Amino acid sequence: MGVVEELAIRLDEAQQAGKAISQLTATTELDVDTGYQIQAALVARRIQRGELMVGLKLGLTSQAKMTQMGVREVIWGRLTDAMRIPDGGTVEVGRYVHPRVEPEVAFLLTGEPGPFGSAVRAVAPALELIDSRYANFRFTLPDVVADNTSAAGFVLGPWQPVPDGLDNLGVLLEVDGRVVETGSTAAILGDPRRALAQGTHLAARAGVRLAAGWVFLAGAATAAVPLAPGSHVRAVVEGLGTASLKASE
Ligand code: 0L1
Ligand code: MG
Repeated sequence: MGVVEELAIRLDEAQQAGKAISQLTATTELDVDTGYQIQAALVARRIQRGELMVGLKLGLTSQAKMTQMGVREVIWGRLTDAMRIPDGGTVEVGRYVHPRVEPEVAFLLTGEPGPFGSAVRAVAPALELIDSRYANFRFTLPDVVADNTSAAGFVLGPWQPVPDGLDNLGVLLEVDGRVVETGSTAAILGDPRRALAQGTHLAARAGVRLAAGWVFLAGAATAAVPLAPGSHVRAVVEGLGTASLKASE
């Protein structure tokens, strides 16, 4: 077995067990391209188990996260149907290592090219559940790329027609009815449609075509917050509505 497959298995088992592992780069020298090969092998294992590819996500789309990681490029990951959480649904915190939630904007794709890389059928408020499989949520760039950019789950609010402007909509993240983070869609690369254009380009470079009916998670509009058992989390995006989840033990 090659090193890519071996490291993909390590991440896959950590995700299935909800147990943290050490960074891959602690023992193996990796570059970002190899990180993407590991990510592809990791998600291929999930597909072999019967999961379906349903979209892509961008990560590190805010200046704050890029500065934190010391990078100037966004990263992308893969979404499968098993990661979808119904709007208002419940997730078991114990299944994850140390889950966090962040408010996002999602696009529903037509599968055709469009002015922002891919044509869009609808847009929705969304929550992304991120969960690094690495201890203490600490990683290098190749590590987090290999770990499917910390993707763990996503909630989509009701799909809406695409409004004229998406570049400065107010965003709130509420926990138990209290606002814990405020932001704007401007934090998503200045405009979530710019995230879509970059994601389309990066996916094409990797030979991945964004198919009709796929979801594109454009990125976080605020910092992520830890998901505590018993809490109720809601993302509110101005003019688009809400997406929410509940957390059980
Ligand atoms: O969706 C994201 O922006 C997460 C990217 C990976 C870094 C992290 O886990 O915070
Ligand atoms: Mg995200």
